[in-house]
Amino acid sequence: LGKLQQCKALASESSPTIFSKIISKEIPADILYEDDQSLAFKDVNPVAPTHFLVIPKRQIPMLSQAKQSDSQLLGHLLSVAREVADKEGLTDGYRVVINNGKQGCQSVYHLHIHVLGGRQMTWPPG
Ligand code: DGP
Repeated sequence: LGKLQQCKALASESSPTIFSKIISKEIPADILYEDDQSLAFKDVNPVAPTHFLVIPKRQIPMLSQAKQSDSQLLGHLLSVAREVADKEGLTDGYRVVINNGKQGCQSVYHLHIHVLGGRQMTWPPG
């Protein structure tokens, strides 16, 4: 087992995050997919051979702050996750994770879906 990640809550739960700068291309990222509502890019700190994030371009800080009116967008993000997982060749399965808030171990307060693949996962997660 690798080194376990420490989970800390950030103070900035509503201000723009580093992901806003990735969306605006102010800072580089390895982008795998983009459309008018969403962006998928490789995680800078991968915990699996394939590890990418799918984010909405509009900043929703966390899943628990999404509204009923965000349902279409949330569904779209899952569709993008599936499409990119397919493109990345994850034919033997993969894991989809949303960390929400402090106990969910969220560190960047711009909603994101983790897609992890390329190795056997275990259950339960830590
Ligand atoms: P979470 O703990 O669920 O909030 O995950 C945040 C993820 O974002 C974490 O796996 C590392 C990744 N990340 C943080 N900063 C950057 C960045 O500047 N670029 C990229 N590509 N990923 C980042």
